[in-house]
Amino acid sequence: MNSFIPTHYSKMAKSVGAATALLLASAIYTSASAETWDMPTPYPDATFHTVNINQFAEDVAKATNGALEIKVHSAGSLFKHPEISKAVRGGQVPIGEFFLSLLNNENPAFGVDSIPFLVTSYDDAARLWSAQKPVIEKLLDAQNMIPLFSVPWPPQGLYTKKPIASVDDLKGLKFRTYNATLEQFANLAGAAPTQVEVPDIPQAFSTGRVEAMITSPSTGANSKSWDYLSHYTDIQAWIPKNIVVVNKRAFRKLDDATRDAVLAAAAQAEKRGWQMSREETDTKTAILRDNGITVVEPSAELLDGLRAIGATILEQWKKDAGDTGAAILKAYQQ
Ligand code: PCA
Repeated sequence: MNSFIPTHYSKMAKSVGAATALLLASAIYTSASAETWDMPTPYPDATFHTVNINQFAEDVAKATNGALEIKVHSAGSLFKHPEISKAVRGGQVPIGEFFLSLLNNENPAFGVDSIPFLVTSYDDAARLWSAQKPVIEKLLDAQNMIPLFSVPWPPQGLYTKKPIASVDDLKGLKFRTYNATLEQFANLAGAAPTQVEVPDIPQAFSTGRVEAMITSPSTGANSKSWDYLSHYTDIQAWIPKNIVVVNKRAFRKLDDATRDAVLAAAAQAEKRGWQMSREETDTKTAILRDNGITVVEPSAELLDGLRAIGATILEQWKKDAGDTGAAILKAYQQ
């Protein structure tokens, strides 16, 4: 490479002009010395999580003068969502994003943020993350991964094709789910769960595979839920998070300055992401309304029924999560 660039340079200098050739030569040098990290993420580009991650990638590139370029592959285009954590763990990719509670089946500690009605405000969600984080760090470490930052979705609400006055109204509905806890929730409500990834939501509704879901105002608005649904009941049932993780070996291979730059950009991304999430809640709920979705507060009867389901799920989780779960809840309640 080194021996061939000057030759090229001198040839090009004659034909395209010295300035252009210099630019080309420096571009070649930069890309030869720079490291590129492919980063799979599950959600489409318009999702605020993806916007935040693109900003993170830009910040890293800037802080390292282009020495580390993070190339984001959104919407499950490089790895399907359920494969992303395995890909980072196995080192097929150095970095990736996924829905944290998807790892609930490996250890219930990953799923504490998806228990209905345990946490329903951002302040409580932040306290829960502080309680959960040290446990998650250890579990991920055993899988060769390091958490970089975690950002919550807006509070989760109920999307249907009719008004929902009580849990009884959910019986028999084909229900779109995104993790094992939501599947358990649908089963307890007498609904029929089907796992569907975000990019596939519009098609799953239009083909009749599903007819109701629980998700954020963000995902409901970005998926144009008004095309196939009519009611949004603002139950604010839980505040689940995404996480960005890096493969331990890939991270250790970076020099100190680059590693520091990644950590600094990650800290900024976490802070920025939580703020973006808070702002999303109102702006995206307004978009639902503006597009004809009937946005309603839940009845007391519906809330009572949903809370009872939440209590059952929490009891089961406590059993499954054992001492680790008890430690998280204790730290959260302090
Ligand atoms: N959107 C993602 C996860 C939670 C959310 O609000 C989804 O629906 O899969």
